[in-house]
Amino acid sequence: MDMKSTQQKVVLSPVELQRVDAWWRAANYLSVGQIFLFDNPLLKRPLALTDVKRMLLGHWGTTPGQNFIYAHLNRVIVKYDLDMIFISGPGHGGPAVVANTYLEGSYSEIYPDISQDEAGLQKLFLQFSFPGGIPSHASPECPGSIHEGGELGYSLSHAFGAAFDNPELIVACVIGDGEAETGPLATAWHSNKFLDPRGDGAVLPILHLNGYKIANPTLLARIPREELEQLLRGYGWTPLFVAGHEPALMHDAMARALETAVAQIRTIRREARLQDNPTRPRWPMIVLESPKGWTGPKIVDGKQVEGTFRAHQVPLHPGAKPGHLQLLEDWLRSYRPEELFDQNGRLKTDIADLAPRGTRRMGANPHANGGLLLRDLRLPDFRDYAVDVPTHGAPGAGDTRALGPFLRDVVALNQDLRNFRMFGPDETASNGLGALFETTARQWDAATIPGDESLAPAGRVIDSMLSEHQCEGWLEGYLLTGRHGLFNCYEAFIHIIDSMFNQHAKWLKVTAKLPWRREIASLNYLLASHVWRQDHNGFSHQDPGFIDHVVNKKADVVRVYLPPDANCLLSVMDHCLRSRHYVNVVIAGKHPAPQWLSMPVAENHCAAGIGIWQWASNDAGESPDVVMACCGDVPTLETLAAVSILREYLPDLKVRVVNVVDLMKLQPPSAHPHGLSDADFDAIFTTRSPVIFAFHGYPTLIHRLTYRRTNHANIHVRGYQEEGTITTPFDMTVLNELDRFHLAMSALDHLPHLGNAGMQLRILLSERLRAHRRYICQYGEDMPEIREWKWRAATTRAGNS
Ligand SMILES: Cc1ncc(C[n+]2csc(CCOP(=O)(O)OP(=O)(O)O)c2C)c(N)n1
Repeated sequence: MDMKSTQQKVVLSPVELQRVDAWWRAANYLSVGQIFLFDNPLLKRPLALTDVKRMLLGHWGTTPGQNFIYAHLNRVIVKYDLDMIFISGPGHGGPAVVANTYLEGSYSEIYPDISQDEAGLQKLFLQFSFPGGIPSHASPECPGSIHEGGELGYSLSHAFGAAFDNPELIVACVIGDGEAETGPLATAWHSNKFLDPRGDGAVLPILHLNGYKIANPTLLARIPREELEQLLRGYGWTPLFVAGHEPALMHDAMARALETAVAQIRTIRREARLQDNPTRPRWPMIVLESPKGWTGPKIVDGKQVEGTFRAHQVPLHPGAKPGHLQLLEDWLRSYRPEELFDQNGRLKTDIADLAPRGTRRMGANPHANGGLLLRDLRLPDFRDYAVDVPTHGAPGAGDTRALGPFLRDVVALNQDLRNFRMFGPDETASNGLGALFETTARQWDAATIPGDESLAPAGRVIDSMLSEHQCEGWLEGYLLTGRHGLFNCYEAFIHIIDSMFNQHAKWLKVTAKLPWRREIASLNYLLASHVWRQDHNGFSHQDPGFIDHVVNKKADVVRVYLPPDANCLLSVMDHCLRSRHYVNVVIAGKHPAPQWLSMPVAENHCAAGIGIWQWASNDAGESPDVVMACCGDVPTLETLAAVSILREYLPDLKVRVVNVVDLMKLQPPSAHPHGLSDADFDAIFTTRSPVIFAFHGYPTLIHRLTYRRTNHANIHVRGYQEEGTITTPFDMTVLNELDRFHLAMSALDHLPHLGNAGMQLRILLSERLRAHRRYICQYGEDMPEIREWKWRAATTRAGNS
């Protein structure tokens, strides 16, 4: 394909030019109508103040540019029968996506009430940014959207996530030039190094260079064109520039750019696939330089609006400013609605013909309603990967290391379906999941040199970019388009995507209530390399606070699991990979650690989510003197060690051991669907015995989850207290008073009736803590009694619950 000659051709016939311009005017008219009009949708009578909404909300500035893009994409979709979806990076331009999906008919198919006639138009306008109506953004309610765009920065990574494993798909992604300044977007340009042109789809970024943000110019608009071009080329793209403001010229320029882009994409695909050539191509992209608030009011109250930041939101206020009503009417009439809609308010047929048909319409493309395409994962039987646990406390090689082979086989079983991917910021091997590379590679389309490991143009793992933002964005895009995946990350650094998690959780909450939006696979996090075992890294890598952040979200959406050992981790992960429409957070260790439960027991324990470990307790049939509760692998180990001390030195003491896998069990059922009833909670935690609760994360969270429970005043939680450094594993627990000695002391503190026996043990425990300090300072490792500790009642078989 001679790309140069394509660029020279005039591509729009007069009829096409007229049609695409009319569509654009119609979309602009509908956008202005949505922001302003309460009534009189077709301007059949002069505009009155009563026709205008009282509260004017929304964003005009970005909207006409997005309408322009959508109209032109429609043309090429039809011409080349393209499978395309639209991602609105500046999703605050909600009027644009709503207007276009309405014009193409997909909106009314989903919301028949918003019909394609005058009555429907009136409702369309009224509902926008109106109580009981729809939000002002490209919200989940909007067909064709997989991206809200309210929080800027994620469009391009979502687009790539959608493109992976969708070889025929083109994801058109509008990127705001302000959005392009955000960290996540700025790194997302590199995503092109992870796309395999043979098996993945294409992303067509359209940088919307309208020059301004809310109140400032954008950087990319204020550097020389040459510098911008070099920047984008430096990221490996071929930028095609479309610049100007005169509609007819801009239509032709945009049509030409799109012809070129589509031709390049088709050529790249053809060559890559025919020749099985995975070499990284230079994908095309478009830079659309057009005025902010294009076609809107030029000057308002003596100030330039079109082409400035003043066009960002609502440029007119008819209720408050004299003269604005007339400006609004002139503006609306400038689109010549009578040429666009018939007397009944229906888009004229020759204009409507611009729209693709059926599921080729971007508002009806099933990729943008991923649940429609979702197929169950084929999962091997997780029991086949069980770790042998002949006795409670048998040594384990590292819990995530036991999970690795299971995930490896999930990859293998779904290889031909191409619907499962693992993402991570350079940590898959470090997190103990190296077994994956026995069956797959890291997908990487940049150069390789001898000595590289597990890099290939196609692979199920994408973990070669050190960007938590990209991993999250890619995975979200992948899930939203109907596939499955898992994000493995260091616990401390998952905080980097706190805000992205927020947005995804909000999306899940809203879409769960939209019957036409089908459920998608859950977003699964595996947080290995957790707070308690940062032997190499120390304080900077110690932060278990993501859990606190996650539980702020709607209970219907979030789940948090802390499996105490490998068999529990396998059972939990199997459950998470089967689940739908949740965010599952799984926290597990990768270091050698004792194993507690045989697989059948682990499975039951995980299904219950919480349970009394009878084999570690000695309160059978009686009310315990103390409940020793634990949640997390390290807290479980320390709790069992504390229990063995208590039972050895105070054999008459009745100790109950409770382990929590599913953190949400602690909440009342009114707060979370997993919550234990008060009766069940009381049966486990008693209504009066002291509870010493060893928790993986910050202690306040346990209080927050249990504060309504009868025995809350007796629940004493130990967890991470923000004490950390490079030290021995056991010392980490000592620094935070989560170690066995402190836990046992805490129990004694709440058992005053033990009198002298308790006091004697307390002295001994204090002495062990001093011995610990002396030893680690002398030898640089934990005391043998810690390193070699074994569960004392080791005669109990792990098959016993
Ligand atoms: C992460 C984030 N920071 C700040 C904002 C507030 N905000 C909303 S729109 C906007 C300007 C966006 O500019 P641009 O991406 O160029 O979009 P456009 O000019 O097309 O509206 C800002 C800063 C936001 N939505 N998201």
